[in-house]
Amino acid sequence: MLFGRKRKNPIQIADKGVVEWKYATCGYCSTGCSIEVGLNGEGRPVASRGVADADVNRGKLCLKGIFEHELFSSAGRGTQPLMRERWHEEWRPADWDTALDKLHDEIVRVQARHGRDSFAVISTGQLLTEEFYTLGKLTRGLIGTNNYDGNTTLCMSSAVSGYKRSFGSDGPPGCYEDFEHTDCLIAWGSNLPEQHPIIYWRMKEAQERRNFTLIVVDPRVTMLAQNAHMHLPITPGTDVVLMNAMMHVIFAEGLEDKRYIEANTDGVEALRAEVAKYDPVTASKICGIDEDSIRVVARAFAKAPAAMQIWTMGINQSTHGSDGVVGINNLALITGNVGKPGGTSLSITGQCNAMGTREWSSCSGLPNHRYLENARDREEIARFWNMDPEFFPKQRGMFQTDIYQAMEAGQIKGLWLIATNPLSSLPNTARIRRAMEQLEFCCVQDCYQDTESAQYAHVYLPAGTWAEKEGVMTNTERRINLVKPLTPPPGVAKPDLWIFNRVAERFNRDARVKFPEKAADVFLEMGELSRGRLADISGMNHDLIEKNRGIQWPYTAAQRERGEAPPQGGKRLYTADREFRYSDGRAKLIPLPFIDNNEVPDKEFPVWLNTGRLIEHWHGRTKTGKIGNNNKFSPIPFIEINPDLADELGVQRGEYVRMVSRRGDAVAMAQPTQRVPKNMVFLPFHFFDCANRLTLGLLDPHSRQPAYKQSAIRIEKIADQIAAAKLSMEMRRF
Ligand SMILES: Nc1nc2c(c(=O)[nH]1)N[C@H]1C(S)=C(S)[C@@H](COP(=O)(O)OP(=O)(O)OC[C@H]3O[C@@H](n4cnc5c(=O)[nH]c(N)nc54)[C@H](O)[C@@H]3O)O[C@H]1N2
Ligand SMILES: Nc1nc2c(c(=O)[nH]1)N[C@H]1C(S)=C(S)[C@@H](COP(=O)(O)OP(=O)(O)OC[C@H]3O[C@@H](n4cnc5c(=O)[nH]c(N)nc54)[C@H](O)[C@@H]3O)O[C@H]1N2
Ligand code: SF4
Ligand SMILES: [Mo]
Repeated sequence: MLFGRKRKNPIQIADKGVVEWKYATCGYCSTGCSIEVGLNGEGRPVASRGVADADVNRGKLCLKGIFEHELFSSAGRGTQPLMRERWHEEWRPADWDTALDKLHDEIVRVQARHGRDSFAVISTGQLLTEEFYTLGKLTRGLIGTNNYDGNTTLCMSSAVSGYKRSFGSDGPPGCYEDFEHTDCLIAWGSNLPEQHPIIYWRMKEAQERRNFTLIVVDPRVTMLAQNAHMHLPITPGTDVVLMNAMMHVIFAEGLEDKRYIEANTDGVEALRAEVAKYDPVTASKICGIDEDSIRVVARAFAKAPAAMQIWTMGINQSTHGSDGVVGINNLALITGNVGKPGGTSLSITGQCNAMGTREWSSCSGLPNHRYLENARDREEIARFWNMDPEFFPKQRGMFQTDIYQAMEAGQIKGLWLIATNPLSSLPNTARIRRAMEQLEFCCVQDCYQDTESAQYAHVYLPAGTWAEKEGVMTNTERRINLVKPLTPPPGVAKPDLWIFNRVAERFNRDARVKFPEKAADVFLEMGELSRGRLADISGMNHDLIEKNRGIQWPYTAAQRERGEAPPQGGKRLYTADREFRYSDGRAKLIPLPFIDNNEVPDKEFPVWLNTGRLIEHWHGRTKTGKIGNNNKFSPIPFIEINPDLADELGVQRGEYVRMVSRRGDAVAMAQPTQRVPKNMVFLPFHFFDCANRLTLGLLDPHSRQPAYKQSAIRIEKIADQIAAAKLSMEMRRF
């Protein structure tokens, strides 16, 4: 008789009839996995698989990548430009010329009537880099508004600001391979297994081989925390206090790297004086981590031959976001852990091309980390673009979050939104609605026409997405990888690059400024502008990038001419002494006094509201809400709530509850779990008219990033569960 496996049918993988596999890079998160999409005999995308010889993912994909080919035919895609006179009227179909003329004419009209900066352009971290560069050239070089920014202010601007303050430039210094060399890893506010599953897999493999110390700082018991040697459930918004206390211990016990500090940094005395105030006993009262744990972690970190830190939104999305990043860099610098294998301070990026926008979009300045504030940079770019340097403003304009406040105040009257959905993603939805209602004109350019922000649009431009287009993206470890069109956009929708070029023509009748039509040519132009700079990509081109499954910057023309293979490009930055980007080559150690300025729970609103993500969904769910194999795992809004709190409120598993903050209220289903402490709930922000009706989103003073992770709410039991269930189904949207 046969038992066990032999009696079972072998697993059958459905034959999708793939006749050809085509190369792309995943368009969801910043891990940057190489994908192959399978086309059937009719040329239709029917399957996705990981690319085995790609260094990033080595054949693996996560739940989102595996079903990414289903995006192309998903519901709600925009197939045709739409127009209307007033935003609450019915849409009328329009042809491209009419819609683009309208966008051009409204930009000109609003600027003539209210001033150059009264028209804002808001972009994203989800376009291709050539598109970012082209939009930057159009906005800075031709339209000339200074209120041009991206959703990266919601996401990476604290990391950018912190890197600039510490090292003199943006640019994460490490790479995934560092996991294979490190002896100690601290993860600050990062839920790696859910949000960057393949980076997590790289980390976990390395950890299983060498069992390096893993320390997780997160108020929730995330999956990463469950895998850690030590989990520090920090009081929300107080990471800087813990960092200061760790530095206190390191200096007090003489564990700092004196040679490195002397050779590479300024400011150690002021830092020492500030952290002297944060003895572990005092600090423990503020940050909620006991004094012994603070000492143990500080010693483990400082004594490790190579120690690295990663972080994500638990740090960036805070009123101390930029300071938190500087604190991480301080810790790295005083222990000599920058630019060496396994010793780094690596910001885990969010969106697939949030790095590309930082490098090339001109949102916060000019291309390739150049500054509007720097006359030489302005002149160099003006010469290259064939325009008058005086046309550029001499300092950057508003951040995205400030633009909305200016809209609310009536200072900004026109808006072009590209690949971002602020109505769903910005804090305090009621205020965003008020701001959008003030606009004289709004254009939404999105691959889906059913986004919430399109409610307020006068013109809708249907864009292609992901592998309907050609261009590159930069991932967390500075790796530039390629996306190629493997299917055309639906209907008459067009790639974003095409749209920008057509808008540019309307502002550039004499063709004075050149706008290459093909992404590969735009890339070569960018390569020219990058020569000799930190992010030098002059050795790369699209073909070489595809052949190598991505190349890390810098990779210079000189390196290529010397015959150095691309993978030797740029694994790490700041590998030798005094290579930091301040003029003296030294990094800055910056003291970080802590001021408690968050909304904290009180009698009326006694519960912390922590918001974030789930593995199966992407942001506002324009994509994953329509893919069955993603949506089925969490089709409706829910909260993680501690069973003791649920008991106290008399709430059962699966019952709907009402959450109330000073801004508004929202309904979600209660899922009791020990992942959250009794005084906190975790609410995924993927559902519309839910999390961000409640959030306050105070802004970081340096980066202007909202504190999405720290608000105070109260929770109410709902008597009429049927009505609540109906409301909750409405929030499903799709
Ligand atoms: N599946 C999926 N993956 C994604 C995304 C997605 O939407 N879906 N989005 C991508 C993007 S754009 C981004 S930015 C990243 C975000 O990636 P992550 O930052 O890893 O994800 P979040 O869930 O926003 O928050 C991470 C953790 O911060 C913790 N946290 C909250 N407050 C604090 C605090 O005060 N201190 C500390 N130390 N931790 C705190 C939360 O409990 C949470 O576990 O994910 C990317 N990857
Ligand atoms: N409460 C709370 N709120 C948050 C966060 C949080 O943790 N908590 N996180 C914040 C963070 S880190 C981020 S990054 C933001 C994200 O905020 P958003 O940028 O608003 O998020 P998405 O839903 O990804 O919006 C991207 C839009 O671009 C469209 N799109 C996708 N690809 C293309 C393309 O190729 N071309 C064009 N034209 N359109 C395209 C999509 O359909 C979608 O409408 O949310 C922020 N909001
Ligand atoms: S880990 Fe990120 S890049 Fe890789 S398949 Fe998943 S979503 Fe795509
Ligand atoms: Mo993000």
